[in-house]
Amino acid sequence: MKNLLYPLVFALTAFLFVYSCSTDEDDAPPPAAIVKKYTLAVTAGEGGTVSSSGGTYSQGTQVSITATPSSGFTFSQWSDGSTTNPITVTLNSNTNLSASFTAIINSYTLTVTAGEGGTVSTEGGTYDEGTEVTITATPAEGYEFAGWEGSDSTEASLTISLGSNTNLKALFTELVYSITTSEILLTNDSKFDNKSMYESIVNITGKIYYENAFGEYFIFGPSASQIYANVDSREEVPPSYPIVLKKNGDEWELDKIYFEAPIWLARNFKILENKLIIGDGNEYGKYGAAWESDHLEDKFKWRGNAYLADLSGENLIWTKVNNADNMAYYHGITIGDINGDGLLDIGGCPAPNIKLFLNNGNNIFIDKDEYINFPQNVSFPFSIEFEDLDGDEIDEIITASYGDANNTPESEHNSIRVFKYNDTQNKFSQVFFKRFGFGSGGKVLGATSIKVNDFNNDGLKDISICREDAIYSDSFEIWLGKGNNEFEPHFFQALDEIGVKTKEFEVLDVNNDGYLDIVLNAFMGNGYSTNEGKNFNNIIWVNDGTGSFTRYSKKNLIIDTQINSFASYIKDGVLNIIAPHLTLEEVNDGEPINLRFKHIKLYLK
Ligand SMILES: [Ca+2]
Ligand SMILES: [Ca+2]
Ligand SMILES: [Ca+2]
Ligand SMILES: [Ca+2]
Repeated sequence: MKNLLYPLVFALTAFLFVYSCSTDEDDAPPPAAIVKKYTLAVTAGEGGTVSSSGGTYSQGTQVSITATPSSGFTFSQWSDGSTTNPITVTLNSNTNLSASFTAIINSYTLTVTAGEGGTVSTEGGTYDEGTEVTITATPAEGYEFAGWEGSDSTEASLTISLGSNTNLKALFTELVYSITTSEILLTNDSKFDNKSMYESIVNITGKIYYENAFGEYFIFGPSASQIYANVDSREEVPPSYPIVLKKNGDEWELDKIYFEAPIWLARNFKILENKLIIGDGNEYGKYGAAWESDHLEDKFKWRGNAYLADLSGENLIWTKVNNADNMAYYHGITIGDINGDGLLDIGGCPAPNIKLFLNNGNNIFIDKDEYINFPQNVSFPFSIEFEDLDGDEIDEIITASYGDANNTPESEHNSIRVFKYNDTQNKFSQVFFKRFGFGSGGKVLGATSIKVNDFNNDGLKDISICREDAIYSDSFEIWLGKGNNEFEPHFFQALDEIGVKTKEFEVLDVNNDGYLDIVLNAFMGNGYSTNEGKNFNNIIWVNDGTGSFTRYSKKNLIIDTQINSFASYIKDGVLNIIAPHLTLEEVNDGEPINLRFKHIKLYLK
């Protein structure tokens, strides 16, 4: 049976095969070409979407895809580097495509301006959103920062993060004055009597400001007179010494006390070419006006020394001008070159006569009082100045007499004198003499300070004088130069009506108008003290350009501050007043003195 089945199965299979082959070849259409398929995958990076995520496409299919940025973004590019959008992709391979987007950064404009009276650190500019910008407002001298227009900040330095266009304006307000107070501990190692130290600090006279390459300095000129008023001789009084403060930032600190320059009372002083001259104007003596009394022993008791300080270094270098044989009473003292040899000579007065010290080089000074023939029948001047009045580079000697109790305006005692060097005689001779043109008969008008400046800017030097009068009135006056060493009285101001007591003064241009003004060194408590404070209007006298003066009145300068006395100077166009505040009750022997030292800036226009 098995052998029979094989042929049968074979035959049947063969038949089916032949049949099927004959069907293909004869009845079906020809087969299509084979089509390849590819995959496209499209993705979107952060910040947007794509119109299709792709799919499977036949080879050659063109697919268009759009990248759409979200808000705050912009389409950047496709991953194949194309920046075309929409992009058309022709599928010839499996393709991955990604759209990238970029966050949009806004930029804003910052505009920064400064109002009158200051500057800003930047004018602004265009910045990306969120940029932090720091702006600092800096007030000019005499102004203070007052806030921002465009910001609520009260800080002068402001950091802002930009989220919109921004306008900022720094606002400034004009200052009338500013005060800085320094606390200075003065210790003296018991070398310095504390009461004399107190007197040096509070007394009005001989206060000196100077500046050199090492900084700004202030000297309390020595003064021991008031505490020890009723003594017979200077030997009964401990002397005082120059106390020097130095500016450190906005504050002052003790620099040094110079024990090599003992003085009982420094009154006038003068700085010229980095040299400072101060002399002793102490008034110790039994018989009052000892410089002209018959009590010769008192004449000696009144005398002190003159000291020259070199201001050019970090420390003062002191030279004693005179020796023990030629001590004098120096209410007035000055420095200049009176013989044209280029060396600075020194003059003082009033007792025992006009003192002249010629500089012999190397700070050796030769007493040459005999160079000047001052009239011996009149009261001696309390004030003296050396100044080249006629342009020959040799200083003339200018004096203003003190006067006496019998003065009349006609008296020889009341006079201005100019002495000119005569090199054939090797002497000074008087070339100008004029009696006081001011005041009324009978008044004692003692000239206590004299300075020479050009007050009306006519190229001719003029004379300013302060006078003391214990009975009637302190005053100051101007004599205008007329050329040929001559002067005419021009302006007189009595100070009794405003109560100011003064003996010394400074010549400064307080309001920057090019004309020199006068700042009186008023006494403590007189005329410039009010219930409201210190009245600085009363001590500042403004030149109208002709050499006439009016009390400063453009701003109210009554300042609520406690000071004893002051010195004034101009720095960077601003009137600076530096002043101590100390009471005698605060001074105990042997204990350090805690001095409050005020620095007042007056912004005058
Ligand atoms: Ca000389
Ligand atoms: Ca001259
Ligand atoms: Ca003049
Ligand atoms: Ca002026």
